[in-house]
This record gives sequence, structure tokens and C-alpha cells, in this order.
Amino acid sequence: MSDVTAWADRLDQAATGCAPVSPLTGDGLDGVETAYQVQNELVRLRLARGERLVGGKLGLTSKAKQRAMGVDKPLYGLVTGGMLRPSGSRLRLKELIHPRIEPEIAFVLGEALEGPGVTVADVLAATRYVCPALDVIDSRYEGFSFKHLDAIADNASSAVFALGDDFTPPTRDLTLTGCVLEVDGQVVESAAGAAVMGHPAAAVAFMANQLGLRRQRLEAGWVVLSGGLTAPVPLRPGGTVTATISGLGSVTLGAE
Ligand code: OOG
Repeated sequence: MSDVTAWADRLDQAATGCAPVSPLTGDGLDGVETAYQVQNELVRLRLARGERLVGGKLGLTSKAKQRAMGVDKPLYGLVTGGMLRPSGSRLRLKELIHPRIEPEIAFVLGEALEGPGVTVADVLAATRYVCPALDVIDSRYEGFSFKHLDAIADNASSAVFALGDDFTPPTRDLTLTGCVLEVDGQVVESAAGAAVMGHPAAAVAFMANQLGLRRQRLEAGWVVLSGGLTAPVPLRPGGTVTATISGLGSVTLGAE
């Protein structure tokens, strides 16, 4: 068994068994390409269990997120249908390791985007709708502690996500679009769209251009989560988290 397969199996078992593992960089993971190969294998295992690829997600695209995790470079992951929950759902915390939740702007693509050279304008032209999203991240590493390569291999800590019920064409200025994150009705974080790489569509362009290097692309119909606008907050039993994004509506998840 190659290192890539063994590392992907280790992360997959950590997720399915809710038992965190030590970072792969401590076990010789070296190089961005190998880390994305582990990610691809991890996603392949989910697809082999009958899941469907529905899009992508960015990670570590805002200073707030980079500071919170001590990692200063963005990365991307892939999201499957099994990760999607309707807004208003309650998650069972015993099915997760140590989940945290963060607000994001999601893009629903009407056309495929293939790098290199994809710009913010290209992303906006290819986008059919934007909507608010909550991204539940659940690092498979002990103590939620990792390096950039570990998080790439772990598919950007992806676990569960929810989209708001309203889908809006991308006509407003997303740099100035405000976001408020509430836990049990109390505001805990806030940000403007520009917090994500100066413009959330720049994060989508980054993913398309990175995929282009690996002869992959963002497909028409995919949803792309552009990365946490704020620092993440822990998801606690009995808690309800709501993200409201100006002009786009809101999205809620609870935990039990
Ligand atoms: C890795 C990336 C998570 C984001 O938006 O920053 C992410 C992590 O922080 O666990 O999706």
C-alpha cells in the first residue's frame, strides 16, 4: 500500500470512527502534490460509498481564519452530497470529533471554470447564484492542530455544510456585503465579504487556478464555499448558530 493510500485510510477511519489522529507531516507527508493526492483518495473513498461530488470549498482564505489556525496560506477541498444538510437541521455531535462552525458566502456555478488565468470577473460571470453558508469543519487531527499540508490532505477539514434557502444572482458588491454570526441569538463574530482574499470570488478563482495545475476544474452546477469570513466558533450541544449575510439571507444549524 502506498503512503498516499495508507494516509487517506487513516484520515477516513479517523472521520468514521470519530477518533482523531496525529498530523501526517509528522509521518513524512511532504509536498503539496502528495497532500492533494491524499485528499483525492480520501474523497474517492466517499464516492466509492455512493456519495456524489457536489462542489468545492476554500479554506484559510481570511486573515481571521489564518490567525485562528496559525496557517498563513489558503487551500481547497472537495464537498460531497453526504456533507450537505438543510438549513435548520440539528447535527448529532456524537457523530463528529470536535466540530467548529464558520460563516461563508457560497457560489453556485452556471458554467464550468477552468484555470489558469481565472479572474474575479470570470467567476462572477460564471456564477448563477450566491447564498449564505455555514461550514462545519472537523479536523481529523488531535487538538485541531495541523500544518498547511495536513489540512490539504484532510480535505480542508470538511465535515458538514448548509446553504441558506435564498439564492440570489451575484449583482451586489460582495466586498462590502456584511456578515453577522450569532450563537443562541448573541452576535459572536462579524465581517465584510472583503475579509476573504479581498473579494470572495477571488477565492473561487484561486481554486479554479489551482485545479487547473492538476488538470481538474470547477464544474457547472457545483457549489463552491469561498472560506470562513470570521474565526470559527465551537459547535456546542443544544446550541444554535445563525449566519446572516446582507442581501443574501440567513442559514442556521443546531447541535444536539
Ligand atoms: C482548515 C480550513 C477550513 C476555512 O474556511 O478556513 C475552512 C481548517 O481551518 O480547519 O474551511
